[in-house]
Amino acid sequence: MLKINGAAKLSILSALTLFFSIAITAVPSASAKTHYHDFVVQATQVKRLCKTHNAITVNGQYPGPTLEVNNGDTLVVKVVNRAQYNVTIHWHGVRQMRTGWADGPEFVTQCPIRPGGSYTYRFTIDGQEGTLWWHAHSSWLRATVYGALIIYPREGSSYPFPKPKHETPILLGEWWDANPIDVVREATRTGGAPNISDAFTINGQPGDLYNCSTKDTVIVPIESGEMNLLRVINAALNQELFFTVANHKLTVVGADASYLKQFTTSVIMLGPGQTTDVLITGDQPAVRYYMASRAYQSAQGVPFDNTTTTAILEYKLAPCPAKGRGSAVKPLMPSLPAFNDTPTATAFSRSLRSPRKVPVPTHIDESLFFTVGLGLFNCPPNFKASRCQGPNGTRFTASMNNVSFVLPSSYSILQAYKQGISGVYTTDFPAKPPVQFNYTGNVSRSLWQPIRGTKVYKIKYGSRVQLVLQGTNIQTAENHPIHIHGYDFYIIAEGFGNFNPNTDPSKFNLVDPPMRNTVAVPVNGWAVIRFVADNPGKHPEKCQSYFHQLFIPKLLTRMIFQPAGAWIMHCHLDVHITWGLATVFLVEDGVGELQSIQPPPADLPAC
Ligand SMILES: [Cu+2]
Repeated sequence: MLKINGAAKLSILSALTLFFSIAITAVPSASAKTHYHDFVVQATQVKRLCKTHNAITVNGQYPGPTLEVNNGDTLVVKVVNRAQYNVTIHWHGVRQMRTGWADGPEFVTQCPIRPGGSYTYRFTIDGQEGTLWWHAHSSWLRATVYGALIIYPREGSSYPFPKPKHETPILLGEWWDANPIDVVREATRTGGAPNISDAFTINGQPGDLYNCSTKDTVIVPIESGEMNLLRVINAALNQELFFTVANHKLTVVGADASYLKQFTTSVIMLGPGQTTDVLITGDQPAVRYYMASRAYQSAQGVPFDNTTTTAILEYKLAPCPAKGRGSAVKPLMPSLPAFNDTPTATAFSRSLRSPRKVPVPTHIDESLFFTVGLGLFNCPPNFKASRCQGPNGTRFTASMNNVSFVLPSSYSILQAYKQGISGVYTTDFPAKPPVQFNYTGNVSRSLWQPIRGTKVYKIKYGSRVQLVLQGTNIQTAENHPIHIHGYDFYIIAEGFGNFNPNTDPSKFNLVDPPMRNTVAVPVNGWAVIRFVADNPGKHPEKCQSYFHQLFIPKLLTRMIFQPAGAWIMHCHLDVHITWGLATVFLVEDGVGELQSIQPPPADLPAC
């Protein structure tokens, strides 16, 4: 019997892939469109909670414009920076196959767009359907610089559920009654925790439970018998959120632009960066109902914004006196889980399943174990006490595998990598913690202080990666929403306490785990994710064999390549990324042009 080893198999596949890709590129899909947009980043007067602020917006809109595309389309977005801050835009969840220069995180894939500068992001969305979003990826600008990115099914195909009559993006945001850039700068100066926010928002509005807000509360109309697809996005900076609608069931159909096995729930939980698509049906008496969102706060003894944002689900036939904003008849208020209701958050995340069997990699080339958590730096000798306002005269920090990530400033990591510039980063990010300890127990103080560095982890083209993300109990245990750029991954298991390599693999779901771009690592617990390098196509459930993918022409366009480049992985709580809870996967190019990143665009900003 002919036996082909793994490497040979890979190279044969690479060659075949190359051949067929040339065929595909030569005949682009007739229906795929290119969408052109101008994003002008500018200071805009925005009044919330009785006070007007000069908020940074895109095109004067808060939240910013909603982008709508079909799977397979190309986006060309020219970003012009008319604000006083550096800015970049990240297209959260977009795979960026070969277009890593368009990913957006500052000093990782590009230098920031300086005030007065501009940069055009060009990329194609291929194999992803559902809800993503875009946001600034520079300092805390994403507090107001964000918007929805809606990906409809490929032209000619349809949803794997009945077509809803209406679709409504629900962007959950976080508002400071202050300039958020000042808030983070102050925290960076003092070393203490940043001020908590003053409101959460739905589509930019806090809603009826806040001062000076009632007249602008968002109203979502619904008709009896109609179905509405709510595309819920957690765009908050620092808070995991529960979301619910009074008296209405939510049928979950997708998350992070991947479809899910449908299930019904009364409440969903989203970490910052995550999206969830839910169907609601107008099957209740024709009156008005609040949809509401408030914190899931897993860290104990830490101040947080405990306010509740609301919008109104309003039946078109609701009696007139009860209609409109500020009406005397209040909408029905749902009950929300307690702030620390970890069992509800866990029950929700464990309900997510891919629609059918998916090709989870079973042979692993890179087995990684990263701790994620906080830390404290001792006060440096040359610092005044006013700069060490963390617990007991320390400064807050955060780390992965004891490395607190520092962004470079002279070149982006991708630029340094592709142009061979040395001294920008090192490739010694450890595959496992330098010291093993009882991660979720009472951690010795000697292990609370990480080292600082721009350390990246290099991955070979075609690697099959398993990554255990292990939360730590250093300073405060907390649920960390870990986001990887450039990839979707399967979440094959999660649990509490320390991951046990002997017993926990028996809990791995290698059949129908959900595919996401952001995993909420349970508080004082762990999550295991897997992603494939050589076949990361988003429609593996449609066809799992290379043979079929190669010989069924319709599927050819779904042959997607390893997105070579520099991909940041970070906690999506901005306070934690500020403190260094991040690292970068440096993925080498594969064989030939089509397995390599494109050349940098001519207008790529310089540092
Ligand atoms: Cu975090």
